[in-house]
Amino acid sequence: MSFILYTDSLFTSPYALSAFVALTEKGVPFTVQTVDLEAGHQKRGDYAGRALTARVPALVEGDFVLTESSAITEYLEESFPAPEYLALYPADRRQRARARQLQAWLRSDLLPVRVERDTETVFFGKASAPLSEAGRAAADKLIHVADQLVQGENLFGAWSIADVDLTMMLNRLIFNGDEVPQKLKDYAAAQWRRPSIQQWLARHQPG
Ligand SMILES: N[C@@H](CCC(=O)N[C@@H](CS)C(=O)NCC(=O)O)C(=O)O
Repeated sequence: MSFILYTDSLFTSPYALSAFVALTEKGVPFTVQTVDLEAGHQKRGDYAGRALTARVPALVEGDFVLTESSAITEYLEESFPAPEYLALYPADRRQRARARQLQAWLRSDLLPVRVERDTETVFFGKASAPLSEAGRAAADKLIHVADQLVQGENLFGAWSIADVDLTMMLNRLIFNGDEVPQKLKDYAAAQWRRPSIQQWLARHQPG
């Protein structure tokens, strides 16, 4: 069955990015439909009536509708398991737990970075003011965690969806010229070149 992925119409949602990359990496057929968040269309009955949280992303498979990006990526991983399909999560149980730990943390902490470095600054180069004290403290916390985790090309040996989520968060700082160690800049730049991410970025091109 073909999937529908609902994303924001500007393609700036880091959570929709994660779900988009997961579907793309699994190589399963899907179409994208957009929701105009600025116009509040996520709250309209036709969307909110089906998508539990009235947020993007939402994955639709027939009459099954799922929101929350990490629930979506885990659902796809179970539905299309390795080795037939590319793994989104590490094979090792503890590494897999660590990948989920990172996903949960990136979605629940670092609010000042998410607010002061919103993803429009990453995707559209929107100008931003210097980080506040709270913003800098959150950035330092992110860098401290990332510095411990990044030891090579990927976080957990092979590529995983956690690499996408961490890269997105690091790029909030890097694309804004905030201070980030070169090791993390190199890691994020290499991750950003991944074809599935490039396919998402291509959605920003007119035509
Ligand atoms: N924890 C959710 C966050 C989803 C989320 O915050 N989506 C934003 C776009 S980035 C949204 O739909 N905002 C519109 C709203 O909340 O009304 C996930 O991981 O999917």
